[in-house]
Amino acid sequence: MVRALDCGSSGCGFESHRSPHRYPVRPEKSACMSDPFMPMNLEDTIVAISTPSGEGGIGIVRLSGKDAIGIASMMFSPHRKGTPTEFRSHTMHYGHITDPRDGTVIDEVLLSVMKAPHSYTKEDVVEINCHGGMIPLRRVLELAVREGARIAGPGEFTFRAFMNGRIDLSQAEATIDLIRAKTDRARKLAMEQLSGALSEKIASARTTLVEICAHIEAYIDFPEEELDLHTREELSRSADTLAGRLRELSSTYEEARFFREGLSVAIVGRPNVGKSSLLNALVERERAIVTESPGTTRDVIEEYLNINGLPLRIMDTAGIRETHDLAESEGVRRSLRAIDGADLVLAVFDMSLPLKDEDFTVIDKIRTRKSIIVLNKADLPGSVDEGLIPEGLPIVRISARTGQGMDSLKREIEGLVFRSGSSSDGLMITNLRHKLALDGAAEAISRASRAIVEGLPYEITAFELRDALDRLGEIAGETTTEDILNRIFSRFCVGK
Ligand SMILES: Nc1nc2c(ncn2[C@@H]2O[C@H](COP(=O)(O)OP(=O)(O)OP(=O)(O)O)[C@@H](O)[C@H]2O)c(=O)[nH]1
Ligand SMILES: [Mg+2]
Repeated sequence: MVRALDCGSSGCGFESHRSPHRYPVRPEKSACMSDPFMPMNLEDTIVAISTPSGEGGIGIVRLSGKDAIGIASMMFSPHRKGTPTEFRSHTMHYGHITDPRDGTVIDEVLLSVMKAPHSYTKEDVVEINCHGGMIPLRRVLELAVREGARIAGPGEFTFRAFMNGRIDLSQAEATIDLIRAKTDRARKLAMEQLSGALSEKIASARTTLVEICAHIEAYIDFPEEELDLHTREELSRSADTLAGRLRELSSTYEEARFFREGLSVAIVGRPNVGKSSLLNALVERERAIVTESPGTTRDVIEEYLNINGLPLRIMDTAGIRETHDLAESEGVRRSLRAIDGADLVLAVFDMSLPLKDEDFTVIDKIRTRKSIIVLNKADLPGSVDEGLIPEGLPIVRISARTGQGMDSLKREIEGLVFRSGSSSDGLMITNLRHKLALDGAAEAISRASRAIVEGLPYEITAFELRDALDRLGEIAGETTTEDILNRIFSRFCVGK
């Protein structure tokens, strides 16, 4: 958790703790499942089915709020003696959910009680493990509503965890990333953020920033004093170092994005060099048609592949050449579009033949793109003049027919993604909102540093530093608008 920071200066006012009152609460409008998320009444008790709809072994109805245990007591008939109000925290009990009006038994359940503040939301929480069918779950949910609970909006349990200070906003976002993780790498990144690694880093940056600010503010408070040159240089240096650290962290976003969303890879080249054969070799099945006549592939063919947890969307494309065939020329147009839209281009050449004009057209198109030169047909005699290939691009020799060099190609693809940078401690930024906040903070700190060096009025420096603090505060949710909260929590599912 980010703690309240005391800047030590009179007029600074940078308390960074979160106040539940900072966000407008709108109790007049109750949320239902189809409502977009909105900061809601935090006083009432909420309920939701927390497991996905459909049939399953278990389905969970979750209650949170000050009446959660009382409501559960109205509905629960334990096998042994006692009621949920008497149960010890973090214990699980076997029994039945029964309609208190007429004694109808609705389901056979296991009920657990987690008392405030040691729960997901820091409120009293009851989880009822029902049989995993929609009818028993709905009946239990309806009963809880009848006994006084309100149906939770999307992400409302997590919103309460945030508002009650158990997690900060970046951790709340990590929760949804974890639920949506498509690969093990994405899971690890989300777990790291959920454990507070990013929050700690931001908190430490804020502390440094507040220290610099305290210095500056002191000189605003005592205008007769002047910062000496040595102190000015020192302050500016620590501001620059901090801006550098934030930029380094921000630069990990691209790499992390690939792990989260996947990397789109376009296979391009002139006709007949073996692009479709390469696609087939990568996905290890006969996905695309391969023939010995040039111009076989006409449309973009997509496949998905996973290289050590790095998800790839691979596109095989039509061979690039001048053609009067209508379908083929549309195919070529799509190939060029694929080059533009791809994160990475595999430019394939037939290494058993000299380069042709069409190959140079391809080289021209990929010059400005992140690419790997793939020299295919290494199993055949003859050799391409590699001197004609522009320098600086990685070259891999393969045979899509025999599989030779395929491992090197995969390593090269992975390496190219990794090379784009990760921060020194391995922490990565996975969220565009965080990246923009970091960039904004780094810019403001650099402006502050320049203002210090140039001897501009201290108020200007203080203004920039305050701006940077606000930007960093957005990440943990300390200076976040209701609008942004709405956007973040509306991505959640109901029941989380
Ligand atoms: N010897 C050898 N032949 C290959 C290799 N890769 C592909 N070929 C052959 O080259 C010919 C063209 O292969 P494709 O994979 O269809 O080539 P392409 O680049 O997709 O061609 P278009 O779709 O027409 O643009 C086929 O006869 C393949 O069997 C290889 O590594 N070695
Ligand atoms: Mg093809």
